Amino acid sequence: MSSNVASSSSWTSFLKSIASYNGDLSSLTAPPFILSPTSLVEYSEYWAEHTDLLIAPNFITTEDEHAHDPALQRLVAVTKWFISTLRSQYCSRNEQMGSEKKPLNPFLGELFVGKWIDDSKDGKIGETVLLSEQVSHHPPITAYAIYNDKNNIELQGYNGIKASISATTINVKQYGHALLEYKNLDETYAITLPPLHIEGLIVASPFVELEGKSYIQSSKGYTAVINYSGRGYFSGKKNSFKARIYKDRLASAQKENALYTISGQWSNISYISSGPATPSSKSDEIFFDAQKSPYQGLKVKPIEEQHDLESRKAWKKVADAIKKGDYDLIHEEKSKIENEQRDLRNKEAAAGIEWQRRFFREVDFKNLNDGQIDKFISLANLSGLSINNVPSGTLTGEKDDKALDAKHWRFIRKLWDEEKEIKL
Ligand code: CLR
Repeated sequence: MSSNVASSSSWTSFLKSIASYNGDLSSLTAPPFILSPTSLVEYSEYWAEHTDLLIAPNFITTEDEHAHDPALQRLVAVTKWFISTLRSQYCSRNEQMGSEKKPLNPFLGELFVGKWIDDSKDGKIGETVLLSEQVSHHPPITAYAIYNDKNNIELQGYNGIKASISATTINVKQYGHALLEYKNLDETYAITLPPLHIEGLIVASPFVELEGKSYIQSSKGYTAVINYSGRGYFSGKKNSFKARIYKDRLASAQKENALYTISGQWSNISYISSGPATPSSKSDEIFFDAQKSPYQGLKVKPIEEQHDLESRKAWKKVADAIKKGDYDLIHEEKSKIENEQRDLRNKEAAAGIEWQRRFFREVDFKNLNDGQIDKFISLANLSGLSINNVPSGTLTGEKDDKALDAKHWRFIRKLWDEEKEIKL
């Protein structure tokens, strides 16, 4: 962004509004050039823009040439798919629109659905479906399910954020997790979401950097710990990470126990070596090259065929106003949606009813119904993760492990199978 934008009065007053931040990012009135015409409910798409990598573990069923357990090789493959999602998740606004942007704040019940067509030569992938739904407005929470029936794979999850402001950055903790199931293999993975912060605010050119850790826990015991850092840390490069893969949680207490070490940039090239990498054992085996692995966009039906609850149809007028940079029109069209929502909530309150979520239900891990199980609970036991509603990746007993509840969102496939109005 050019310096005249950074010194413009609209940006300085935006920075001031950040300074007096009240905990709700969506309430910040940002200048039009920093607004994205895309709703946050669409961000679930980033999980599966490499469907080939998502299904790859399904085909790893025999020992490799070093007689490694296929379940270990599958965790390495799941880690590769996970790393492949990060560039889309955290860099795509910068790459496509020039900087990070403030997304539209989804309304309760907002939907985003679509599918990825099999683009492989051998037809091994099959169709992959995305269902994304805004299941809470205050605080904002998006839930999603991504499934591939041909390969019997289901990825589901939900996410919310809590932000705080420090001097020149916005710090964001993510809530929620993802659960990835390879049903043919009877194997499940729990995936936690890393904290992040937003840099570049002073120069009006915001971008995301990841920090802290995320975990990938396999139901077969193997576990991956991924550490993130930015410019000026151990590698000195932006978007850096180091992932270590261990036999199990116990082994993960000591870095020397790593079975594989992967390091590099998640938005660029990373390398893999076996064992705990030492400074002298630098590997040149490429693990993943984000710049050379084109992502496949989701296929979404045209707005004319969409339901009123579908994101692009609902926000069309706001999005057009943002593209025109017309501040008054943005405000006018946004207010219409907000007022409609307020009326709806009032009507529901008067009738004593609550908005029905379409494809997801809230599950209380501390209060399960008879016979109800949730795979995340046993994976959390294996990895030491808290089952509370706390920042993603918090371990039991850690400082952040203090929550009022243990409620999490779950996909109910039956609700989608019986759906009559929403079409892919
Ligand atoms: C949403 C869940 C996705 C990953 C992801 C990527 C970018 C994050 C976004 C999440 C939440 C909203 C977010 C965004 C980056 C900037 C934006 C934190 C976690 C905030 C609301 C915008 C602040 C305004 C600045 C651009 C000035 O899987």
